Amino acid sequence: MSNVSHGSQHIPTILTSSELLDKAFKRASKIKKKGSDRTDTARKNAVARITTSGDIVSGTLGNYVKSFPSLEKGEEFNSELIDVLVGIDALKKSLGALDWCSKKARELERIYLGKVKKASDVSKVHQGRNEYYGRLSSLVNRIKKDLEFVSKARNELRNLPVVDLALPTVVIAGYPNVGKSQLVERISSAKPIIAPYPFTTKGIGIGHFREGWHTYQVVDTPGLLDRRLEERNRIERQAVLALKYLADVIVFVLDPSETSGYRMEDQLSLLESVKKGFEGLPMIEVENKIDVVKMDSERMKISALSGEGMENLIAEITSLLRNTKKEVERVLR
Ligand SMILES: Nc1nc2c(ncn2[C@@H]2O[C@H](COP(=O)(O)OP(=O)(O)OP(=O)(O)O)[C@@H](O)[C@H]2O)c(=O)[nH]1
Ligand SMILES: [Mg+2]
Repeated sequence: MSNVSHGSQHIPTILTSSELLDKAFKRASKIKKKGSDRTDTARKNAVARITTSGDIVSGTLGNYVKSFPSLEKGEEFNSELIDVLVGIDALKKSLGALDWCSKKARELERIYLGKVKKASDVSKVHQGRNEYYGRLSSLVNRIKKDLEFVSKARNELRNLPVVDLALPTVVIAGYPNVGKSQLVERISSAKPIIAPYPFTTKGIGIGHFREGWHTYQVVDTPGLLDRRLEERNRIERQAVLALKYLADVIVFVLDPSETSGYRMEDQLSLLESVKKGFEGLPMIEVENKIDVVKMDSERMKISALSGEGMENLIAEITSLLRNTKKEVERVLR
């Protein structure tokens, strides 16, 4: 079974409701006990099987609930990111359902152990055990959707970017397909996925680069369209969170060649709203893809593909990062 690490937490693989029941009943069916007579044998078997299957269901679910990190909503990068990716309220609700089911299974176990212990003949023992199996099944089936949701959440948490909040950080932003990931690959150790269709980057990517004895963090973000925050989807919202919480410097990438499929007019409109939204943060405006089109403008010009202009850009980024508060604190420490 694979485990997911999130900080110090390990979230185990989440079984579906039928996998969980299969596991519980299979384990129970392997038990073979012998008693003093037929009734006693039946009773001993039933007791052991009810205990085993109940413990597996209750214990497994309880373990799932305990393994999740504490999910408090807050004004910080990780909790907002988890909220965008999985929805903290929905996850809490589903974990609550698992917890409820775990306790109910324990309760059923207790009730039916009492029943079979008191059963006077073999058929009453079997009746009790079968009734218990049926009720345990319907109990676990009631949380089918919650298990599916928790499993999806677990996979999202597994892919959370590992961010160092103390490192001076440059966030690369812009429209989809303008070459942000290509640029991140040029600058850093990160190996982002670059594909010739929009919205390739679906989450935040983290890379690092060094200059002298300084280490800097570079953040690749999913493309943003020029629209209001309320209209942004969960992929775009991650880019907004990276800008809000991680950026010491923003590199805003423009694609004047429009081979990205987006008009400059729209890209510039997004640039204006990012400028307004993140006033006070140093921003470098870059025109990419100069191997295709070179505009007459004051902006920095690069080709992330050929590498042209990259040295100047990196020098500009590092000179701004070197003056961030984080970096000053680091030097003074
Ligand atoms: N000609 C040319 N193509 C480039 C350049 N930079 C990137 N591309 C191409 O543009 C396409 C998109 O590049 P990406 O780096 O994936 O773009 P992105 O901005 O990360 O896109 P999203 O992740 O979808 O937002 C790819 O086909 C790249 O090869 C460049 O400088 N010149
Ligand atoms: Mg990308």
